[in-house]
Amino acid sequence: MKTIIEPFKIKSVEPIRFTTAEERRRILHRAHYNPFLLRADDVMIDLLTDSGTSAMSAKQWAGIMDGDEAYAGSKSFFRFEETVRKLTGFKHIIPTHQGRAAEKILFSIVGGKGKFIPNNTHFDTTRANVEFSGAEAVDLPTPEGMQPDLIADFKGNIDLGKLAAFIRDKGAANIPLAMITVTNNSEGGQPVSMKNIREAKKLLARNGIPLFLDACRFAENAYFIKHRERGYSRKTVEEIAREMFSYADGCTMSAKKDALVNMGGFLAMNDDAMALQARNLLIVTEGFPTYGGLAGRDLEAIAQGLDEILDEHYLTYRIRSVQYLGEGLTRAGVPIVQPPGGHAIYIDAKRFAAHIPPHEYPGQAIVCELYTTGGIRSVEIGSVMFGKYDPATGRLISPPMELVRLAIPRRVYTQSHVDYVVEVILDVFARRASLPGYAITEEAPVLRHFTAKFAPLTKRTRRGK
Ligand code: P61
Repeated sequence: MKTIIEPFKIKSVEPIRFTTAEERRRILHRAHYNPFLLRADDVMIDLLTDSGTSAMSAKQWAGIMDGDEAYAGSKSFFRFEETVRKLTGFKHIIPTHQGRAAEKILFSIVGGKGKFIPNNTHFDTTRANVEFSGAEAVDLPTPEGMQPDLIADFKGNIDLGKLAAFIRDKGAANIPLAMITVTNNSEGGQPVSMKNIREAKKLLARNGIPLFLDACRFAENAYFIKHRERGYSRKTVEEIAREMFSYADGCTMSAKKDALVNMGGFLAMNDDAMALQARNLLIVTEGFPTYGGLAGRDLEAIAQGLDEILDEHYLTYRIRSVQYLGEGLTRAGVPIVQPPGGHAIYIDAKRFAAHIPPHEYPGQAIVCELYTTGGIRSVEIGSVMFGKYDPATGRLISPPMELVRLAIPRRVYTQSHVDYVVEVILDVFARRASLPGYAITEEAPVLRHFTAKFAPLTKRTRRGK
């Protein structure tokens, strides 16, 4: 059969609160045109993030009841440890409350002034934790990863030529580890090939530099390898995932993505001395090594989620439903980052709202209009999130791309929800020439996108600028 069905039945549902466009206009005005300031109850389809928003299975909920809350040596920890070890092969498995807590511990150990951490593309929390330690976070994406409409299989790869030159330039002694983020979130959820991971490992090993994976979306990445890379079509996603981890010396993981839970994460590694340091830090900031900032029930749910994520019926449905959204938009000419990634569709706002210059935030204009038109919450990834002011002139320096991310929570929305999202976007696309630009009226000095306040520009306010 051609139709790919959701590989689950729905046992428990959460009602969507319907609002009218008129109500949403008032709500958005009250939220200062920033989707992070909306109440989730005022949102009809929430595509802000795929992180921590998964629907858990009946077995995960059963695991929640079965969780062992002993302070030390909980049976839930041993189930979690065994599952993660079987999947990753790493010797030391250290639970943390989420991905950034694992990053904080890792870079507190290996970071510091004068050190450099290369990555295909650092996610913003990884970059923040590297920089907080005093080290420098360096992105080494391939040129094809930077072209939104280029269709290629593994646009998430790390650039091996740039990595070799980087090691020569900075010196291996100043690079305590390198990372590869799978899939590459900041570049559109694009996958990394096995060949790329293997060759990066070889190059790093020759220089005595350990490789860590940022493994949040490892299963989606493994699924792409199975379907796109020669020699992998007959392997199971689990075998492919194990091979990916076999080239690494450790990983950080936000379990809020591919472990299908609402909270959790871990840090894993082979090195005994590093693990000892990590556990000592864990006790100070997270908790005892057999719970690390999580309840026993959370560990149980992660272990179960890691089994379920490897189900290929699930992954086929998952990747296909993101592609389905991408195809609905592409067919009508809506410009998106191609090909669709694993967890999200990214609208190319520069082309969608070509009349709005970057300093008037074209992505924010689309985000606001998607909300008022259809109650859809999305997020700007462009000049609002990454724009910096030139200290000399005060002018906004924009990043290369202006995007709007539509991240798809796992197992939450059905095909008719996705059809609705397509319909709303096409409606906005048809009226795109009338979308106003926006001005920021209030902002924080760092990570301004979370709290900034905006106002739409009218003809009069634009002239006044
Ligand atoms: C997301 F706007 N991602 O994509 P934690 N590595 C990678 C991630 O994607 C990631 C983390 C590490 C989020 C949540 C998010 O400013 C933001 O468990 C590849 O969230 O600590 C998280 O994992 C960190 C969205 C995080 C943001 C920070 O939506």
